Parts: sequence; C-alpha cells; structure tokens
Amino acid sequence: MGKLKHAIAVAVLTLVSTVGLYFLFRWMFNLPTAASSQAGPIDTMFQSHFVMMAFLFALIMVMMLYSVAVFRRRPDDTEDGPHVHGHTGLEIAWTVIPTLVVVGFGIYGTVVLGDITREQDNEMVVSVVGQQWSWSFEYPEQDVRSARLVLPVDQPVVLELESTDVLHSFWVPEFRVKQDLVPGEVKSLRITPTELGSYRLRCAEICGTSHSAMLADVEVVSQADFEQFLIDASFRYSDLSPEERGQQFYIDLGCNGCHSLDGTAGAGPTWQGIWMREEMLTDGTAVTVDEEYVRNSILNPNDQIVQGFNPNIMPQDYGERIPALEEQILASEGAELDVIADIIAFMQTLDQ
Ligand code: HEC
Ligand SMILES: [Cu+2]
Repeated sequence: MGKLKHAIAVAVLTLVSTVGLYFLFRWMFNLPTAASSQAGPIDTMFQSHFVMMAFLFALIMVMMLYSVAVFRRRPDDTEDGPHVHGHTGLEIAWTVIPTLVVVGFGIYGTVVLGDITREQDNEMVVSVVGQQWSWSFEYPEQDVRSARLVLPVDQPVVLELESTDVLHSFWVPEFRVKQDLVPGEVKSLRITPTELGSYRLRCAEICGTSHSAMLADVEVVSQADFEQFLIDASFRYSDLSPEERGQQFYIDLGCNGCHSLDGTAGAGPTWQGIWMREEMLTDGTAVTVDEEYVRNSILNPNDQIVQGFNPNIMPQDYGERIPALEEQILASEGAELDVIADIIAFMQTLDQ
C-alpha cells in the first residue's frame, strides 16, 4: 500500500470513530431536559466539546492502533526501523493548530458567558438566601416570601443570591447555569425558564453535614398560576392576631374535622366553652382544661382520655406536624410562632 492509501484509511477510520464516539459521549453524558433559554447556548457548547473530544480521542487511538496492526514487525523482518529526525512542518502544525483551537474555544466560551449573563429587558428580581441547610426566597417587588421557588414561564428572572454563613451554590441542572453564594456578597444569576414543570434546586458546594439535604422545590408555572401563587403566598400567619391565627390553625391542621365550635357532638369533644372547663377523664379523675392539659392532649392524645370518647381517634402525629409547620412559617415568613399557644388563644374566645 502506498502512503496515500494509508492516509486515506486513517482518515476514514478517524472520521467513523469520531462520529461513533460522539454519539457514545452524548449517551454517556446525557444532559437533563433543557428548561431555560440559557440552556441552549450552553448545550451547543457542550456538544462542540464532545465533537472535539471525540475527534482527538479518535485521531490518537486510530493512529496508534493502525500502526500497531498494519506496521507490526513481520516474522522474517530483522532490519532496524528507519531513523526519523523530526519534521519541521509537522511540528509547526501541531503547535499552531491546537493553539488556535484552544484560543477559539476560549473566545467561544467568553461569548456564551456574556450572552447568558447579559441584563435582559423586563427582569423580575428574586432574592435567594442560602444557609446551612436550607433555601428561602423573597420576591421584593411583590413583597412575598416563600420556601419554594416559583417562576413564571418565559419571564426573564435575575436571582440575587446571598449566603448567611458559608459558601453554597445555586444549581438547577435543567436550567444549566450555576452560581456560588458567597457570604458578605450579593451574586446574581439570570434565568429565563422556558418549560413548565417541577425541578429541584440543589446546593452544589459542600457546606457541612447536611449539605446533601440542602434542596428546594422549583416550579415553573403559567403566568396565571404565578399570580395565584403570589396571592396564596402573601397570606401570612404573622400578620394575624394570635386568636385569628389559632382559628386558621384549627382549620389548617384539620382540628375542625372532629371538634365543633357550636356544641354539636363530633368524633372529639366540642370546643365550645372548652377553656377552663372541668373534664372527666376515663381514669375517673377530673381535670381543668388549662395550658398544660391542652398541650398534652395535642402532643400525647392517648395520655388523658375524655370520658365518652375513644382513644386512638385523634391523630398521634401532631407532635411532628406542628413543629414542622412552625419551621415552615419561620422559613417563609421569618416569624417564630407557637402554634399551640395560638390555638389556646383561639380557645379562650370560645365561651358558652
Ligand atoms: C380525627 C379526629 C380528631 C382530630 C382531627 C383532632 N382531634 Fe382532638 N380529640 C379527638 C378525640 C376523639 C378526643 C377525645 C379523646 C382524648 O381526650 O384524646 C380529642 C381530644 C382533644 C382535646 C382534649 C379536649 C377536652 O375537651 O378535654 C384537645 C385539647 C384536642 N383534642 C385538641 C385538638 C387539636 C388542637 C386538634 C388539631 C390540631 C385536634 N384535637 C384534632 C379527636 C380529634
Ligand atoms: Cu449548601
């Protein structure tokens, strides 16, 4: 075979391997759904890197394996191989071409970075606070706080990221972009979500023992659903009086399913006139409905059973649900509330 034939064979094998490897890489490093307008240029850049990686890997491997196979020593060949003293043209080529490719990728990356971080028209501001180990969100223009990030589809958003303690990193893989949160600084990140759906925000910077649990729900919703979210989220327990809050908890925690307010019988005793009422218990003792008794009745419902009622009817999990609700309110409203104290305040308004 002449030199040209070898060159053609290597070129064809390299081309075929490049295409094969490119699809292998795409399959191996399969990217999640692209859900923001920033994802487009980033994915194109990813693909171009995959092409380059596939080509370089194919080029080296094909040349090496081809030489091993085709130019191997034959049994009767005892001659030395020819001495090669270098090839100036080749050396210039393999210096200049990679330099141009690397510089080219550098310029390309800079252009894409400029593209995805550029200020857009009509941006909505959302401030994001990361702390060990949770996220909270505030919509300053709408005066709303939330424990999940809800974004209207196709609306350009600028996130203003702050950390209260250590480094964290804001990363929603479907949006592609990622930004570190640096204590003492406000970092910004631009996203225009383009696909309705539910995503997961995860902290991408090791930040302590519960780093892996530093997650938050992200929802991309229609403009109408976003308006509804703002209405729902602008309701704040901390804006109500303790008595009003207690009434709200009575409904939100489902107490109203079993405890009436008007004296009618239900699965549990009516709350009409409950405060400071004398209650007969199934163990024969009498008790006054005071703070201690109410707390115990909620947290340990089977401890003291009111005569005429059954144990195991009242849910046993308020000891977990109430602290969870308090934590949720702390995250979304920044207010430290005592749910049971508010329920008691409500009970005190329910005289005969
Ligand atoms: C599925 C029904 C059910 C739900 C829901 C329920 N309870 Fe009860 N509750 C009962 C029953 C039955 C009793 C009576 C047995 C007992 O003393 O545990 C009771 C008793 C009580 C008592 C003692 C009442 C008295 O008259 O001495 C308090 C206080 C109480 N519940 C508070 C609550 C609160 C607060 C909630 C909501 C956070 C709630 N309950 C939700 C069924 C329920
Ligand atoms: Cu973190």
